[in-house]
Amino acid sequence: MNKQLSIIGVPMDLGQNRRGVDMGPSAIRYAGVIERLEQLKYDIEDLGDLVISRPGEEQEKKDNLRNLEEVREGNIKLAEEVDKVVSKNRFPLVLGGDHSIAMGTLAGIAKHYENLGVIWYDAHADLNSGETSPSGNIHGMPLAVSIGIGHEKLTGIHGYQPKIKPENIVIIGARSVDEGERELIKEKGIKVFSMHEVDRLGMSQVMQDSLGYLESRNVDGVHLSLDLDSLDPGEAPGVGTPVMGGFSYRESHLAMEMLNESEKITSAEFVEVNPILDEKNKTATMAVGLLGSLLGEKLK
Ligand code: EXY
Ligand code: MN
Ligand code: MN
Ligand code: MN
Repeated sequence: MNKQLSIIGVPMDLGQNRRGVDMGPSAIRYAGVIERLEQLKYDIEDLGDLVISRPGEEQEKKDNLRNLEEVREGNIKLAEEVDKVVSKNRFPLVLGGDHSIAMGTLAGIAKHYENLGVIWYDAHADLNSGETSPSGNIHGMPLAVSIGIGHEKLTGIHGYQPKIKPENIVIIGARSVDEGERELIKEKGIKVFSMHEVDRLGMSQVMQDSLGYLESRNVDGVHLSLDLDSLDPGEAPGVGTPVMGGFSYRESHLAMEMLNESEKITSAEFVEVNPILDEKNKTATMAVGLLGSLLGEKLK
């Protein structure tokens, strides 16, 4: 694991319509992320939080894309920051914010790789576009945008597209997938370990298979995009789009430990923590616990 790590907070809540997820970076900081990573002997550069401009008057939702301009603008800034971090050979750790920020994170990272792999740890597939989305919320679209599907104001962020190949993606934990997303998964042959498979195989096998799959694709880096709504809302209630039947903290902890042992992860983002909907900052505390395991915390 690259011990030079840069943290970028992204107080973005415009990719969906429940306020509060913009406080995610503060909640994760309050839960002690810096101290935790310092204990693991990381050289940390904290770049603070980006400034995300608020929309003025309530806007008309054009093309079924809520807050398109502001979401685009925030992601352009994020892509530039992340790009600089990777250029300095540092590990980018992005703290959200809603999941629309994955568009900017991936835009900044992927240009440094020939064949980037992505692990999408989420209750959702985030493969909608304005045409298929039931909500018009861009946080349900970043994975589609990153493979070049969606509005050009989003797919073109940071000046190139697509950012990643559909066959280099593994989605883990999906249990709420819309019709249009299902079709795209089939059409593009995207690898998905739904909750059904995780229950049948167990997390250990799923992680082993996921890493084996990415290795067979000859990826030259792996980005982890972890949406806290992958966890069961009984344990992690501080998220905007909870879906029952999620992961336990314990099995996610195992997943993170296995990713650490693989030494394959080259960047990460933790998103969708909403402290307003949380109980005593529990969800942010879990995010920090999972990050600790991902970055090498061990008992022995
Ligand atoms: N699939 C639904 C939609 O597109 O509106 C819900 C998306 C929730 C996305 C969350 C962040 O992962
Ligand atoms: Mn998501
Ligand atoms: Mn989700
Ligand atoms: Mn553990």
